[in-house]
Amino acid sequence: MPRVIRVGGAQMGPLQKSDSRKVAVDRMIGLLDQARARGCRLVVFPELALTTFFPRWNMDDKREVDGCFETQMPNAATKPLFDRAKEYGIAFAFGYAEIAEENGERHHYNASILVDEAGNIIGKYRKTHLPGHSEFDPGRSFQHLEKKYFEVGNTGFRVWRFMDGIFGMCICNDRRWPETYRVMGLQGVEMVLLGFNTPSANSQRADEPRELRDFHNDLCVQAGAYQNGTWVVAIAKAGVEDGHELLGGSAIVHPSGQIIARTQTSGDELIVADCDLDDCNFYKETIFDFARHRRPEHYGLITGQTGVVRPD
Ligand code: ING
Repeated sequence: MPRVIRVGGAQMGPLQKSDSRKVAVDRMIGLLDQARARGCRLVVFPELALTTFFPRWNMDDKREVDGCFETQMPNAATKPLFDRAKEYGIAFAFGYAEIAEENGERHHYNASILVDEAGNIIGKYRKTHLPGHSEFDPGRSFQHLEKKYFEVGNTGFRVWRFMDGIFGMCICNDRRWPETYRVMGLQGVEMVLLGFNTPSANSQRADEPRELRDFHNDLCVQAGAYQNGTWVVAIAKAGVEDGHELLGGSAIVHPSGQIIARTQTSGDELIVADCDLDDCNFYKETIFDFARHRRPEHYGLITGQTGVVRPD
């Protein structure tokens, strides 16, 4: 019995700094309505889907910063989204900035959640690889202050059994690191759900062609899918936010590494694909049969060392 899931990738266009949560949620519900009409069972939204990509701004006012975060989920702003998805019986994943109370302390994470068809949050992931910098950098054409506003996630790369498959999540920059997929691959992941907000320009290399960033965007998710025999659903928030452009290029990637669906615009756009989780099996049972082929005794540097140590 093939395990086919019709998946919707709900790319979102830009959210301006002045846009309310209601603006974002209304658009997410619109995409959910489209997904329902096309028979989707699972919908994936972008990273930081409720706000503009605020790490581009240098903010020192605590209230201003915390105003970009959610302290509860669902909450008054997102309940309409949860309600509509439950009404449709559609599972979904989306990213948001999370304030979590842990051991009496407040922590700030770049998070994503997986919500099942009944509206239950069954999975949470907090971004591990935080790109950018922690202090205002006058040398950059724009800021990327994820290390200022977020702590490194404390969930690690987990997977969840759901919809007759094994699902994992990561967020944006995580997709550029092979360890992300491999840790989930070693848990048998069959579909990785990820959102991203990727500037279309390099703040440190003005002459970097946009085509190269598009190429890197595809390269990461195609390699991650193929090398771990998993589907990857990579969904952007795209377009121009307060004068700063974010890449589109949302994609649904087959375990072969082939992109089988891709957005064509930089706005709100739904892509749909029928994903047979059994398509993972050939790769997991042959070329990437980890148990037969991997040699961890030679991989010690990967976890035993952080940066590069060159020979004398
Ligand atoms: N954004 C970017 C990303 O990893 C980036 C940051 C862009 C890093 C290009 C390196 C090169 O797609 C987020 N939010 O991680």
